[in-house]
Amino acid sequence: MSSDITLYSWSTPNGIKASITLEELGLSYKTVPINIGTNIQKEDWFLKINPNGRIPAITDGSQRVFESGSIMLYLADKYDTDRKISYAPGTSEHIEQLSWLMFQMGGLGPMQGQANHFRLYANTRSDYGIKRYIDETKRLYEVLESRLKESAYLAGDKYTIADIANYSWVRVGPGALEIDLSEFPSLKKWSEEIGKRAAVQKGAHTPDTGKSEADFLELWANARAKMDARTNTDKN
Ligand SMILES: N[C@@H](CCC(=O)N[C@@H](CS)C(=O)NCC(=O)O)C(=O)O
Repeated sequence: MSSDITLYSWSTPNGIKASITLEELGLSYKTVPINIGTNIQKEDWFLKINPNGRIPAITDGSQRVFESGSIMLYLADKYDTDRKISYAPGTSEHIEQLSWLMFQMGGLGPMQGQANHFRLYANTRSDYGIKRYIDETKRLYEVLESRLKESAYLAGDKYTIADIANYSWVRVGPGALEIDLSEFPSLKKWSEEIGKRAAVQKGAHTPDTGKSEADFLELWANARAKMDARTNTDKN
């Protein structure tokens, strides 16, 4: 379907929620790569699109949309008229979809993001921070596991934007944080199945940063080794 959508993004867990949704809906869109390592996202022109200075954001004609969750809801509302990846408002599944989307936006994303920060990127080593956020991430994976034991997908028997949002973070848990997904068998199966979808494979590499999965695994392993070599700086 043709559209006037421009995606401003980088292929990070939050960024790919938008690109996978666009791909799943078969929408044509322009991509403006925002390499967050170079801080373009803090420039004035970009703050007019996302005042929060983060990716992803989209414009659709003169409409700006920021925050990955609201981008997904916007795209589903406006373009998913066939209900390919969303449930219709007014249904109980629609409320489930909203609940699991918000679970990701308010829980899994921020907590796993902090786990990544303390485990990989902080310029000081805090074993307290590492444990606190990895434990919380695993607790949230257990919540997903319980749900997926009873339901094929998070909102019901259909794959929706709620699955896309949570999948985008779960996919990097093993590689970045050494979380063993076999401890969460239903989550593992769900994640592997979602990972096979063509739209997911395309969206997960949009924009193309030139880095492969193997490059990321190496990058994360090096970052962990560097952190492990430091002395813990927690004060008692
Ligand atoms: N709640 C926001 C979070 C966005 C976010 O944290 N994006 C990260 C990439 S995953 C980012 O832009 N980081 C660069 C920065 O903080 O300057 C959303 O879901 O859109």
